[in-house]
Amino acid sequence: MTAAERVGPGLHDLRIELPSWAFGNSGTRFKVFPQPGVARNPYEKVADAAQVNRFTGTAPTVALHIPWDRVDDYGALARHAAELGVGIGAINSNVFQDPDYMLGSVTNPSKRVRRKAIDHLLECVDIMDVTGSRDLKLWFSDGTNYPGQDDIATRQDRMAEALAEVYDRLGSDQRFLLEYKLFEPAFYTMDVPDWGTAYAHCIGLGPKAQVVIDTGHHAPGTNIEFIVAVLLRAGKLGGFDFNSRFYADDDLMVGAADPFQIFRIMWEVRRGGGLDPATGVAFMLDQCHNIEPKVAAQIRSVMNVQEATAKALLVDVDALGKAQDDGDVLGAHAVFMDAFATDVRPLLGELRAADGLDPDPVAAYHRSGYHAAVCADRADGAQAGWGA
Ligand code: LRH
Ligand code: MN
Repeated sequence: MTAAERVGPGLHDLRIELPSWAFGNSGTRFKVFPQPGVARNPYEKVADAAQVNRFTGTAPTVALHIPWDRVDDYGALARHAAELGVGIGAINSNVFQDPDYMLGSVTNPSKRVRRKAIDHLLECVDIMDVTGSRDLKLWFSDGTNYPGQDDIATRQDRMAEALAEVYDRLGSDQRFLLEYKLFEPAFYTMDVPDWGTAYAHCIGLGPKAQVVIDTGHHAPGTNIEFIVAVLLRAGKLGGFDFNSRFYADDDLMVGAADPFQIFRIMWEVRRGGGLDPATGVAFMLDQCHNIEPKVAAQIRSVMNVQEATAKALLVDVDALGKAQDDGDVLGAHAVFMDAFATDVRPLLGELRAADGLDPDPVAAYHRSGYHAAVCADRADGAQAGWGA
């Protein structure tokens, strides 16, 4: 079998969902640096996302974040996306910016605040009904900063109660993806801090409740691919928020900080059947391009996932299995590293050309003049951001 035959089919099935918020301004607590040509509204964010799909052919959906992407007519926004050849993907709730949520949203001691938060989550499902989205992505900034501040088990009860109400509201072809995060913005407890807590909440509800792995949400040194293997095996891996980091939730381009990690992750995805679209694993990017041009960065990120996936598809499964069964430690590792060490960029260029795409999507994007055009078109008006 040629490399193209081993890699082609799997790459053709690969679909990477883009985050609308990557096309708005973002930053750190120190500074949010505006950039020329940044989108000013959800329509322009979708237009930018469509450029990534235009040059990669692999990013057909864009996830929305509510209220950052609130519009009067979500049907019109979905039609706008369709006209540009993309679709609306996951709907992300936001119960982490309203002043009422200082002590938590669905886990807040106040029943009024908990009700308000749940109503927002239910509003997001209403939006999914209009956009035709399958996934509701739930991330909670809920937690505490000091021991004794609140009762850990009681907050888990409140979380479970909220998730159950949302679960019951979901349609038969809808699901929620529960995202966990070790710390930030809370620094003593997060109410969904790790995969185990997310998994426990999801198995308590049913098949429409799945876990999403944000690659930036773990303690340093965490073996994320182990979590991938376990959740896939349990049928509870709903998807990924891909990004990379050197220290914390840096939200850098996937594969930029650690190309070997995304390769190991995509190998476990392949091994666990997660590349089969029927498995329902959502491959989403969740990144912030604080200092780099946003559309080009998203194109580069999609290419990084394609490269990691191609290398994973090049792992000689038979040779690996034999070496593993023989207890041939170095042999097995060598088979694995051979795939990682393979330069797949020429092959990916050929496969893109075979699909009528430019072998170098980033260069093609720069030649398109899109960036200069939007810099001119969007010279006035407020640029989109997190509103934090
Ligand atoms: C939280 C998170 C979550 C999103 C937000 C933009 O850190 O990863 O997925 O809601 O970033
Ligand atoms: Mn995330």
